[in-house]
Amino acid sequence: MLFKGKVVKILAGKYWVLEKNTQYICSARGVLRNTEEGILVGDNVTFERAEIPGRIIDVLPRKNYLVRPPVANIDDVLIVVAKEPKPDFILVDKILINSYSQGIRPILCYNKIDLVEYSEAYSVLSAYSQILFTIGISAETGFGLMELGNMIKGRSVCLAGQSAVGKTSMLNTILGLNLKTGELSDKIKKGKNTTRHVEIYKALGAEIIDTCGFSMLENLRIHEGELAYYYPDFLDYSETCRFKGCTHISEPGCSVKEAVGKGLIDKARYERYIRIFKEIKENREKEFY
Ligand SMILES: Nc1nc2c(ncn2[C@@H]2O[C@H](COP(=O)(O)OP(=O)(O)O)[C@@H](O)[C@H]2O)c(=O)[nH]1
Ligand SMILES: [Mg+2]
Ligand SMILES: [Zn+2]
Repeated sequence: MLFKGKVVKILAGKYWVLEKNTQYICSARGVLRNTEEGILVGDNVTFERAEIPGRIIDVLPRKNYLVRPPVANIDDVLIVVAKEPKPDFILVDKILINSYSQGIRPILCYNKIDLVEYSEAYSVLSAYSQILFTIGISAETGFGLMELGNMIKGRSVCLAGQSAVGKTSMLNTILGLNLKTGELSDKIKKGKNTTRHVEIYKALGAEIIDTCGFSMLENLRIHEGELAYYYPDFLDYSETCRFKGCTHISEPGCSVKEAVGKGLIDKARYERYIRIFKEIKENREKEFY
């Protein structure tokens, strides 16, 4: 007999499937394993539970999914940055591109705000505040977490960002839990991965998914020609570019470039757009030949 459930945790090749109020530890049918997108936390699945472990038979259709972090069927992604480790805005922009292309609402959280002057956090957030919700928070003091809670009530959200920005600490403070968190090594000011698995927690009337930190070195799965669609800050201007299908790189009469020149579009974000554009193009051409 087949049951329907939701994958709430994946660890060491085992899947925790929630059905009603019980979690069943399952393995998975061979064809579903070993691919990055095979089974993700957040997936609705059918499974057998006559034996222990149970067995996942099929993944039901998804509303959306991300590969980094690996989650399915989410409403919001909370992109977490902090003063340390030093923010990687290419990573932030790539998560944004993936969120927009999957119809997921992004929220940018500047954590560890207890460590900086508000103006410093503000300057980071202001580059993004035109296009998405931004919020300064502290997992340490709890600052901003109520406001964040109001934004995500009733939604399924996942935490995303470099390791050691404080994702697990946010959950600990919100939930009063004591999940293992990492140290920020003073020598290299770089986070190490303490969270080694992906799991859904219920908090603030929402489902919050903790994930491992990651970098995003691999290619985005879009064509460079579509990239600008996922830059809402470009859209107001791109309609008046001289050429239809303008990529806003070197075409004459480009209104996006003009807006960058006037300070209407964040310059650093535009420069990263060019880098990401070239990276996608080079990777695509490499694969093709
Ligand atoms: N001062 C301060 N430190 C924080 C805050 N949030 C997290 N940390 C510290 O940052 C380090 C990494 O936190 P962790 O939650 O493991 O990060 P994760 O890898 O993103 O899950 C730990 O040493 C935390 O104590 C914060 O709001 N303020
Ligand atoms: Mg963590
Ligand atoms: Zn243009």
